[in-house]
Amino acid sequence: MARTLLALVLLAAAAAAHGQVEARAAWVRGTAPGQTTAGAYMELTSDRRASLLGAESPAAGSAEIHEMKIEGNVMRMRAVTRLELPPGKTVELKPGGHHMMLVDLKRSLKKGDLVPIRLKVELSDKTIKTIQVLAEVRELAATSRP
Ligand SMILES: [Cu+2]
Repeated sequence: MARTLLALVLLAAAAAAHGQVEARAAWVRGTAPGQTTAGAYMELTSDRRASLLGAESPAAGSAEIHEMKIEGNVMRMRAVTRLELPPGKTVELKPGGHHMMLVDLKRSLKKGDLVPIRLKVELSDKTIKTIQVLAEVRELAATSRP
């Protein structure tokens, strides 16, 4: 409970510090034993044209932005180098759609853990902003927001 509260306070502070780009409702799927990747999901809103260029997390070797594409009749994920954030529109990273992938996890992720993720966002004037997000781990079978 205290950790959840701390996360909310940190998220609020991050939003206030940056203003123009906000990340909300971030969560990461818990891992099964031996699993080394995990999907990360959140809502991103920018008040100006911006692009998500990538992310990193101390919990993972790297983080990728993935899109889902149907090839033949198989749904596959593919890494993309940027994700556009249209002004005033909420872009949802969610299961089955664009999402973030934490790769080479350094430890297993259990329900209730908090995973820091640092987002790299390019604003329309080409300046780079980093946005710190704390994502809460949900159970392996979680499908979307609670
Ligand atoms: Cu993926």
